[in-house]
Amino acid sequence: MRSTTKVAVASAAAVLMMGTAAYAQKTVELIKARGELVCGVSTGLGGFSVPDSAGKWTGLDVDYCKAVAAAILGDGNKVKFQALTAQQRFTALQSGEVDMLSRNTTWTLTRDTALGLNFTAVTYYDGQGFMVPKKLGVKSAKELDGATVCVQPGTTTELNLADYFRSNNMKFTPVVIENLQEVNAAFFSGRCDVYTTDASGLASIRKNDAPKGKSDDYVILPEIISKEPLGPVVRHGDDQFLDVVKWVIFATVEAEEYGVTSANAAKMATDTKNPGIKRLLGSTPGMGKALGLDEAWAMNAIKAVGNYGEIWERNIPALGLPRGVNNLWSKGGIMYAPPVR
Ligand SMILES: N[C@@H](CCC(=O)N[C@@H](CS)C(=O)NCC(=O)O)C(=O)O
Repeated sequence: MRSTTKVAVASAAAVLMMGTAAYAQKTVELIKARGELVCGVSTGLGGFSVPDSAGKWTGLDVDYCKAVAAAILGDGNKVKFQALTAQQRFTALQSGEVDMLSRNTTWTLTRDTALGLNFTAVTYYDGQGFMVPKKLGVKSAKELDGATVCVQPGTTTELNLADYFRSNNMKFTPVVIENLQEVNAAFFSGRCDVYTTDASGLASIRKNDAPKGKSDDYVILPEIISKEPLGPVVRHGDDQFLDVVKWVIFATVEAEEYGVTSANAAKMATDTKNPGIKRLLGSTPGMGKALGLDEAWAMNAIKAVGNYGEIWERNIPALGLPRGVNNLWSKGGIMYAPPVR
């Protein structure tokens, strides 16, 4: 009798603990109750996430925050953007300060496991590069022995930099600065010979942050020294929210494959005979229910920000970057969404 009671008490406690954990991890419910998504973005990287003078954020990473808000709340404007340095971003997500990160963050094994986080899907396949002042006459990264290199801490950039120089038997002096404006200022004032980060970041910083009219004084070297698959991140322990963010990303890619755009989505939903498009847009119900969302989840996301190609065109070509591997798999790239069914 006694031991039965003990077992009963123990299992009640276990249920209670599980209940608490489950409650604490219901991010979708939390976002609905709050009426907005809190999205962690970078402090200001043109093309990815940057605020204008009125505090309005734009960029590819910003668009994925909006898409998730639209899928959950029916309104892509219901987002609070939280600017985070590379160093701050994982703690902010782990502690619940933000619901998700959409912040040029590279998917790696340790981040996806030991940090207690889950990567969702890749929104931009990138790689690390080097930028130097043209006047140095450097043509290849292999000529950088002895260089002073500007880099931000808490990044894969810092680690790859050390690997690359070591494996090429070269020496370097790192200038490690957390604040983006400060590291940019250090590089453009000549405190470092080299700036290293994701190639997309280099293109953005060269275009948007070089002293006025001086972008052409800087060159990006041809070597890409790493793989940097960038995409949104959520916390471990909430499968539904992981699924939601992941499938919102896939929905934008699938929409591009089908030619569904922000402009034609509503009309497509009623006019199309394509069963895949009907499932995606909710005119055949089921996908929304499976995610625990309204059947208009993908429709709302696409209406808010468009398909992947539209998101790309709005944000990236201005940086002078080609679509490259980020093209659809059917057009020579590696952007591929599993089927929405
Ligand atoms: N993808 C790399 C680098 C990400 C990163 O934070 N890059 C810097 C340099 S482009 C950045 O975005 N800084 C923006 C900021 O600090 O707000 C990573 O995940 O570690």
